[in-house]
Amino acid sequence: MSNRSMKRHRCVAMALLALLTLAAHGADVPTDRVAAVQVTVGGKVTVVDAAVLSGLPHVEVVAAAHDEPAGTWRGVALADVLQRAGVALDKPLRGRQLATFVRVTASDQYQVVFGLSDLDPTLGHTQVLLVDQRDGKTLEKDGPYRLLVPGDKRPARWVRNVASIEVVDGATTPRP
Ligand SMILES: Nc1nc2c(c(=O)[nH]1)N[C@H]1C(S)=C(S)[C@@H](COP(=O)(O)O)O[C@H]1N2
Ligand SMILES: [Mo]
Repeated sequence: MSNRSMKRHRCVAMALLALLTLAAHGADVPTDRVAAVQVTVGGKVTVVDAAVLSGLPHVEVVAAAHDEPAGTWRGVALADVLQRAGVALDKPLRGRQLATFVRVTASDQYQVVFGLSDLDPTLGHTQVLLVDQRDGKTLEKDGPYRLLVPGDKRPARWVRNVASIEVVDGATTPRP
């Protein structure tokens, strides 16, 4: 093999290695049960675990998925989790913030988005909870954390095994 073609081969090999490394780390979503939820807001990651959640106000709601018997779910408002991670939901959202969305990813890659304004108490005021207990017990295969959207007509946004939550600026127009 000529010197030049050896160099080219090495170059291709390096590029492949870089691609593989990216593929391995790019998704950044654990594939198994997770003990904590990664909340990303403007590039800053907050790890939300049992200790963090215990410091937030808990609520209980009675709700049922499909035709199963209703259960008593216990959890914290997603809005409070986001506020803990740096999202200012204590004052009405304005301007560009109205184009922000919240993407929730599960360990099986299932994803759901909400408009941040749907969580704003002065706008959509949709109750979305991050729950960790049902009928006084921790969640087994669906947990440790699951979303609960009691007002939804179908439980499709009741994301099981929540792994990460990202707050994303969805605006495509230039900043004023
Ligand atoms: N992680 C994860 N969560 C999920 C889903 C999924 O495929 N993966 N399916 C959703 C849909 S479409 C429904 S109807 C409900 C079903 O919840 P159940 O199994 O408690 O009835 O879970 C939701 N949460
Ligand atoms: Mo579903």
